[in-house]
Amino acid sequence: MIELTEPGYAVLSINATDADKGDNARVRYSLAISPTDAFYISEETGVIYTNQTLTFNPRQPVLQLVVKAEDRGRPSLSSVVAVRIQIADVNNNAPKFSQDVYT
Ligand SMILES: [Ca+2]
Ligand SMILES: [Ca+2]
Repeated sequence: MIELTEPGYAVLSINATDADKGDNARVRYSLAISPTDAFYISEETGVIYTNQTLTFNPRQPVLQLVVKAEDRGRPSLSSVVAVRIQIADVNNNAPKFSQDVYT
């Protein structure tokens, strides 16, 4: 995704299937690990959205999340997957001089 995208952007969709039936196969998604609170995931659909405007950081152009899929069985079973979101730069900064005046 590109930086400065409006909040509410659907970044990508995660999907897990479960070979059981009924509640034992009903999958609920959550973010197990996120380096920022700028993302959230729909528990039902697995779609990851932004809730903030992200800016490009050259030291961290890729943000790695961990998504957990958990069924509703008792006891419930879960799996995790790594999700990497690459932030693309937009040209939104003009060059800056390091001094106001050079003599
Ligand atoms: Ca299951
Ligand atoms: Ca930029």
